[in-house]
Amino acid sequence: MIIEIENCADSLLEAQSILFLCHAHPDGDTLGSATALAHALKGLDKTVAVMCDDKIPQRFDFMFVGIKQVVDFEPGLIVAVDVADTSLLGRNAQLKYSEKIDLCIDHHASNKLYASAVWLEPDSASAAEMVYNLIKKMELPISKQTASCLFTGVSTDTGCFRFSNTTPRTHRIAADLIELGADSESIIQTFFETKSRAYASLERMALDEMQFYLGGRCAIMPLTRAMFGKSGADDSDTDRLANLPRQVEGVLVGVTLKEQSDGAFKASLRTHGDVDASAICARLGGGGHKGAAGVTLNVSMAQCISRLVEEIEKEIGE
Ligand SMILES: [Mn+2]
Repeated sequence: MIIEIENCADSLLEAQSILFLCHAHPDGDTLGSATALAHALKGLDKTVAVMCDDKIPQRFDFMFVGIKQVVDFEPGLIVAVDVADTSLLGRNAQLKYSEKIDLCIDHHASNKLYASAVWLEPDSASAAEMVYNLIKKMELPISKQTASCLFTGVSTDTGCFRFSNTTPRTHRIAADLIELGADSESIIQTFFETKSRAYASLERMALDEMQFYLGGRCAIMPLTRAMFGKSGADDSDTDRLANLPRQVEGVLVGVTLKEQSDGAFKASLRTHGDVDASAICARLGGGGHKGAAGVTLNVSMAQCISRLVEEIEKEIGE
């Protein structure tokens, strides 16, 4: 059932104990949105926890100060935040909770509507924008820490306010969050200006292997297990790499192809202008947003590239 923000607020306010679920391979939006709700509702003496199937990278630690990550209670309400499909929850959480999700708060147009109730805003640049409005709707205070959680979601899902999903509302919410005490400077420093030596090394190798197709309108950059091994980088901080191929002049569709531990390849697409990344990925079995989408293909890298280029050509023409 599709619901509106008012129904969503009522469900959260009525529940006594709430479990928030994030997607695996967590990002600033899923973690920032879930922890912000947990902080806000904890103030009403509710029992809350935030769960993610994957290890949470250290740069997100500030969000979890005061938040339980162990589910040692029977949750009265199970809420998925920024999760388009139960398969994205990760294996353990999927097995345990996929049939039991009461509420889903999401901004992916590709949402599979798996929860009993779904509040969906595909025009929202981040789930964090929705959660900001939701906390206001519930008339709950937003602490500095909560503001920082939300600012992280708002800024990371828009590539620091650069992607085409960024709207005047995005900037207004960001401004409100800064007024509320969000540590915008340090968040931007951490998430956009800092890279580990291992990450810098991986980035260099990946750029070296980037190839161009369709007269330079498509760039594909492989990220192989060998590159991860050699650089010492781990999967957790590679999201930003997905933006690099599209930065090259003339490229309309930038793709990173990340080799998975089982040999499959996860393609992340970033597009410019009117090119619909989610339409390209949907035809191959994936999904996402217009400007950023993904799909996992269980074929060799060469086959992966030829199938992607074929679908991309259909989208952008010859
Ligand atoms: Mn998101």
